[in-house]
Amino acid sequence: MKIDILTLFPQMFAAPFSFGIFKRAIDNGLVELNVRNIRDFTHDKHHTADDAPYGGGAGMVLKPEPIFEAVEAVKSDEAEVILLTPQGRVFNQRIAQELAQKKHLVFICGHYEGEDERVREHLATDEISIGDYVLTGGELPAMVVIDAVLRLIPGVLGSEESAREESHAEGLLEYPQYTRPEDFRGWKVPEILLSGDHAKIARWRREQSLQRTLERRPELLKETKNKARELR
Ligand code: 4GO
Repeated sequence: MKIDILTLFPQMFAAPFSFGIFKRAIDNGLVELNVRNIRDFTHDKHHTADDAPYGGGAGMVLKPEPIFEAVEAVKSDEAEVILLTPQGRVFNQRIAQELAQKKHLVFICGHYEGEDERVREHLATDEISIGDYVLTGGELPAMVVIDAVLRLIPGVLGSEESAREESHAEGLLEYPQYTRPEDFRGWKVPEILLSGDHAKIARWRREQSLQRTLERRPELLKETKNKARELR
């Protein structure tokens, strides 16, 4: 997969992709990741990327020209051009799976009061929000989306990591996990996990997942009526 990130703050992306699983994915050629400074696509002496809003009001708005030029410089026929914005569709595991199928993702990270509306209308092919809150820029949301997507690409996680069933992978919260010691400050690991009866353990975990989802996130179960039925 190819990923292009367009931002006014490229340095922000140094850390997350320089370590661990994502560094390995990049080094192994599973992912090609490029970070580009939107300011490099300005042409005036002061490299102006923003301007005052028409109609007045506080703050600055990102100008359309450098963003259009930046996208045009990296774009391919298969590119999905994703604008990170509180107005976008709210990100979840299903959207992560959908994006993990794509060949090329381009992320536009806005700043200040946002970007000229024509970016949304005529450049972005998708708009994503990571939740109902406002941040100072689209950089952190882009990192969140990229993290969730990359770990779904075959080979990015080791086989051991990817084999694990986990929260949201099938619309359920995860079952509780324990490791040594068996007794920690008097708090004991559930007996069943020490039993060695793998069928029983699998059933217990499934129940825990369902119960937890019902208690904490009942709306997740509504999407999958079969799972709700399993609880009865
Ligand atoms: C995205 C972008 C929040 C999100 C953003 C989000 N805040 N909830 N801020 O995914 C325009 C200027 C958008 C800063 C950006």
